[in-house]
Amino acid sequence: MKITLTRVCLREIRLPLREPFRISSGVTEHRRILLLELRDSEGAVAWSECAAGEKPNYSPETIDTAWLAIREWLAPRLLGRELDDPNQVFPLLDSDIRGHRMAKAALEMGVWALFATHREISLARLLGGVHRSVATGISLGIQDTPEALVERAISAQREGYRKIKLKIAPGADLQFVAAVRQALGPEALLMADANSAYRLKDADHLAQLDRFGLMMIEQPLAWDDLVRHATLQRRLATPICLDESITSPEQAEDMVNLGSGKIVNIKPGRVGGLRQAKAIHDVCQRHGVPVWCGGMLESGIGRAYNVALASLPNFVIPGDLSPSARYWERDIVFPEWTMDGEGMVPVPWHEPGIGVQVDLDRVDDLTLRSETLGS
Ligand code: OSB
Ligand code: MG
Repeated sequence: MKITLTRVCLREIRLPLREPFRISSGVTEHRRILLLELRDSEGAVAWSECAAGEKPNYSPETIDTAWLAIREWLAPRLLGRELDDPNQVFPLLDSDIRGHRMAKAALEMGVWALFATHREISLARLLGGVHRSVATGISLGIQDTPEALVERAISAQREGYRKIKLKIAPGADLQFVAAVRQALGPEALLMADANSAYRLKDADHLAQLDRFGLMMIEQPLAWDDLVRHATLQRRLATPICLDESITSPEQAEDMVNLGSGKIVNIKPGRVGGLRQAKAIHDVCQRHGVPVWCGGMLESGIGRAYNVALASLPNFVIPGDLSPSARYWERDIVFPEWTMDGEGMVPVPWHEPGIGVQVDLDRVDDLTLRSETLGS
């Protein structure tokens, strides 16, 4: 089966979060989200989402750089070209175009969904998924006080989340983690994410987290570092999990060889799409490194791709795949994403494509700008 992409429509929507989400490098109160609507020569349509944020405080990309990259360099490579396998897309987009992985991913993932739609199977099955539901954790933003964080952690535990991740930063770390550990008890699956807020000179300070029995500490050092993380890992009992630093299967291999971390958070948006995400999954699986699927506060569209990816076998740690209601008053898909009382999110298995419908009226209402490429 072959697919020819004829049109890509870019849209920016604005979606307010239920509550501000603070990480060490900045705060988000409402999401500006870049959505793509891909159409092929048979008239099939797939929606995808770009993981980039409004500011370059997680990666160098933003929704504005992604818009430019897609319009100027990436979409022109795909429009009108016959494709017979979604695995062709990443190499096509990556050759002689450096970086812009989130922009590449938005297009690439949409093409995967088009193939799934044409083959009348779910994206999870097209990817080779095995899990019919995925275990889910929650990522709690930095709060003003340990008490405020404890309150949120307790409700999360009650709701059934299988892992609780605390965002940390210098000044909001030891006391906050201690308070949550104390409140939730020794068995609770807890971890911390620093989003690159520390330096190697903070190693002794970070080693004080060891006494809280965290599952892992995510990305303590610089967003593009592997070497210093390896030094830090040798000084910590807590496993390091890398997020920002792993942008390709080669980086994952380097992590293993250098000892920079023991766990990987895979986000398809960060790494250039589903082919790359699967390749990282495979490298980790070969080396006995467990992985989990992270999130970027996606709408229900981006979430569909994350959930499908998390159905692959080596996703053995609960992901940041919270249900729609954790983020939004109302999502832009139906059905909305839900989680049961055991912290499991069902993987759409029988519906062709991404498994959720886009609420077109709502997307129209939320649209701030749009642009159509192709015919
Ligand atoms: O580092 O994982 C991160 C959100 C925005 C930017 C970076 C990160 C996050 C999260 C949110 O932790 C996870 C989610 O989508 O629930
Ligand atoms: Mg992270």
